[in-house]
Amino acid sequence: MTSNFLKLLGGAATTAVLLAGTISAHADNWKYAMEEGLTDPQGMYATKFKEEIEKNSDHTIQIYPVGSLGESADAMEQAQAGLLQFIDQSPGFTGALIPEAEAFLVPYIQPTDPKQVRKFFKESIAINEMFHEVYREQGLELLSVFPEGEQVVTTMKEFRTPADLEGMKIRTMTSPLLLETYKAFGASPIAMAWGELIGALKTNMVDGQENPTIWIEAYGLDNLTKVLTYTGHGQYTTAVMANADFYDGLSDEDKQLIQNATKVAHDYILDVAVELDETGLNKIKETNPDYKIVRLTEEERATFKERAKAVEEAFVSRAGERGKKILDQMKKDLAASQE
Ligand code: 6CS
Repeated sequence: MTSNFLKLLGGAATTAVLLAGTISAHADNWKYAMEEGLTDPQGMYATKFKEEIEKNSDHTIQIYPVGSLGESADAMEQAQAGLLQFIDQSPGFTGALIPEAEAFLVPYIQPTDPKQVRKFFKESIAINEMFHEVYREQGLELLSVFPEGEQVVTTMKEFRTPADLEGMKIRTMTSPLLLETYKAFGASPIAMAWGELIGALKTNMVDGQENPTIWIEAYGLDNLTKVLTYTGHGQYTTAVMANADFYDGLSDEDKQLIQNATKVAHDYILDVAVELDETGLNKIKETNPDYKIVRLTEEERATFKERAKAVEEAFVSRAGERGKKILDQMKKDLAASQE
């Protein structure tokens, strides 16, 4: 009896030691790079994702905010090479690598009304089903796509028509379709990395730029321009991915862990995102009361919508048949979010 009891105890102790060994052997430190700071939307998402992973496993996440690993393009190379396990990169920078991702940049394809934004990002078939294989082909497992607020344009002078934009040098992110957009809108676009924008505005190398209000206020872009214009043409969208080889090599348990953390972080950021526009605008009004805010009327927007048709054509010629299918689906998703 005693010897049996000891054997049993010995067995249990061995199992406990083995189990502890197994857990610590799999306690990895995963690297996560993003294009923003910890208090910006991408940082809020990343922090929530990290909390969930660390709460439910022995793994840890190391977040690398904007600037710590170079510009967006540098971080993407590191993620594709497997030096980083996770990356948040926005379609505004992914376009040269993944032309289909520029569907998020085609003007007047996404909702700007906060009530519709949540539904669109949660239920869109294009986003939740069609993009997966597109990112996979670049060695990336797409985890989340989420909004950061309506794209608004800040300039030195007021504009209401494409003719008013003539000669204005507008900075865009580096995806080629953004150059097509601002050309179609009548301006002279210049693509550049985030790290160059503030210097370019200060030295008048550019006369304006587009971004959501929350980002404009956080980085003082309103103080470097005179007018902020709501054109209604887009939503700043971003995407979180894992290196596909890393993801495929994980145990089923760890894959589930990542999917669960993704869901929690996505739900959280969608709740936050619908308030970002208002929060950003209110802060701008408070800290910069003389700043001019313009909302183009429906009639004024109609001219820009007309010009956007050329951008859609440019998108299809770059992204091909599959890109067109994605875009058509996004239009249906937009209509569904407005029902
Ligand atoms: O304009 C940009 O380059 C930046 N805009 C936002 C909202 N996030 C990161 C990005 O680099």
